[in-house]
Amino acid sequence: MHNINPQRYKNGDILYKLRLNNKNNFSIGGLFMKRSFAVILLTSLLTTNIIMVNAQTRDDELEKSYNEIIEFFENSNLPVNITYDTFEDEYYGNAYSNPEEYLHSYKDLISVEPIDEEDCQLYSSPDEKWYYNTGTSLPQVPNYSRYNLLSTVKKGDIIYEANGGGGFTGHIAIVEGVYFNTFYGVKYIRLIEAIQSGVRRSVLDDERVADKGVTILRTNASSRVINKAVNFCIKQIGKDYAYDAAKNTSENEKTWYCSELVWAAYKKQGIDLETTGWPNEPGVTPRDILNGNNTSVISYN
Ligand SMILES: [Ca+2]
Ligand SMILES: [Ca+2]
Repeated sequence: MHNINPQRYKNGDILYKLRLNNKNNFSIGGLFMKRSFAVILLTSLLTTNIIMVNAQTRDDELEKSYNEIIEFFENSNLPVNITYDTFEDEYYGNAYSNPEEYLHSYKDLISVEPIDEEDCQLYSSPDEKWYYNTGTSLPQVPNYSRYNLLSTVKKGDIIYEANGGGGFTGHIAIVEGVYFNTFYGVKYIRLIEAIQSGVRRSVLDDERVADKGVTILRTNASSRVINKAVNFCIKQIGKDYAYDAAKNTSENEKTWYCSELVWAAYKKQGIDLETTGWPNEPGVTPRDILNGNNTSVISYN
């Protein structure tokens, strides 16, 4: 046994050699191990190299995509403020197969055709319509003759609009509540929403429903939770708008985009409005909320 030729050793022999309590054999075993180790080391170095080269290529592609998307939004005059870190986190946090696909998901955010060419205000500034940024007053009497909104819509409801504002497709607002205006002596539905001018109070009425292609979504949250979600949004009124593709839930967040604000308000209360399915767009988009599992669609006439 002690004279076994080391050349004949195979991988499985190592343990056997180590068991022999003999200095000479152990060193023979040691030689053998070094050789295997070298092979393993070489193989793993090569593999690591391939992985590193792949990762490098992907990072380069990702950075190229990032630059492209920023330029794309800037050329479209859209208020974006996406950091590379957010861009990278979203890529690795979701099931995108490559940076190219990821890039397209950003471009899709502004590429859907308006649902009604005539009425649609898709590319107009959200602040041009009377129902935007009204504060707590009413610039005119809202119309509720057609859709029965006053008896349908409730505090905390999530308003999805297929025709978004300021160039983005889709928009999300939250219902602050149904209020009474003493000047006109009428009830009206007030929203809180992040639009281009910032986080604002606005009005929902039939005209807006017709302009924007509204879907009403509702969670099954208790009124206590709904109050907290709405209060979260009230505290954000006055802050600036920016599409940062991020998902922030802090009350100290400096800028909001429409769906991020409403998502955060509910997420803080343990209700996640974002879809877990596919497609899942960068950040939390209006369509991510429309496709979410934690709301149901409320029908109106
Ligand atoms: Ca934000
Ligand atoms: Ca998303």
